[in-house]
Amino acid sequence: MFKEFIKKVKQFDSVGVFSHIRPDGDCIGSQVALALWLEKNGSFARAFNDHPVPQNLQWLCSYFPIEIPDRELTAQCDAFIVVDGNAPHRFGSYEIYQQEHPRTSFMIDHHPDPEPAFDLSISVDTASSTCELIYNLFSEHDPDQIDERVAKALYTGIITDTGSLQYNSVKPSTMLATAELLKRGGFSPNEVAEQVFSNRTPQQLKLLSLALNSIQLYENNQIAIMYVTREMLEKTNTTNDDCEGFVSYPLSIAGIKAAVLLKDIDDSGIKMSLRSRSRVDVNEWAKKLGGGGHKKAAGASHPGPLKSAITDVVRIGVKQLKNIENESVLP
Ligand SMILES: [Mn+2]
Repeated sequence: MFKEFIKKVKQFDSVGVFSHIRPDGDCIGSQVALALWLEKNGSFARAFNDHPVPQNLQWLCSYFPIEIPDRELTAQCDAFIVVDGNAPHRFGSYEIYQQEHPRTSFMIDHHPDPEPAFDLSISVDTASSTCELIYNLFSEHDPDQIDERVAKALYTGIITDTGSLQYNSVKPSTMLATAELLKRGGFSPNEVAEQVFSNRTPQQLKLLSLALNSIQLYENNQIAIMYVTREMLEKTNTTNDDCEGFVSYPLSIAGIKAAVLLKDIDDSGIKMSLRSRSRVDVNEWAKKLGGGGHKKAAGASHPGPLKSAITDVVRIGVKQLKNIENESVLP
């Protein structure tokens, strides 16, 4: 899968690696592991993101720094690799630097419907995570280059993108990859999980409690809606980052087929995270609102106000549920 990628990337002395804006564990894990791979193989690497690294992932930056890109830093790179996203606009200022000074661009990602905007794309929408793909890069090229830092970075991305190996995207190959990473990295699953998941603040739990109180169920308790407002953040002294993982709570209600978290926290409209644990395809659902993502996890936005965003998102979801029900009664 990576033969051509390896050959072509090795032609560049200096490579900048971008991940999508508002980075998650798969972004940071992929960037750190890929930048280390580049350096192990004779290239100079830099890793960029417009936004700050979430607090629970900052320990990964001691393995390889993630910098806020600027003209000077990006000018040092003669090629770019983007990870965990498949359209230039997902990478923020990357788009501007490419417009000003186009250079060879590579993409490694697992989201559906990639844009043909890159010179070479490794796009596998059945992969659990971009980190699983980067694990494949190492194992195809030289598995002995997987050291503790690489292993922990890739392991972090796999577990954060799969709900700790619970999602439908997890295949036997995903489990084999994580086992190999544990073995080569010489660490226990608990060591990484502690840093990534057990770091909530009391303020976050207060915010969670308000958000849990907002849960409303629709269509015979098959769709759950949860929201976070600016007032809730102010009351608990929290920010957008503190909502990370909240949507998994309404999704865990027995019988729920899909859940949506709506965030009404700034003047740029309502941000929605859609999750499914059924045949409901939230990528299709989000597309109807101008967003997108995966079948089981997607995002969209709405001009607001909150009440009409809820009405619209529920209406589209109910319609899809009905279509699925009708399909299943066909002979
Ligand atoms: Mn991902």
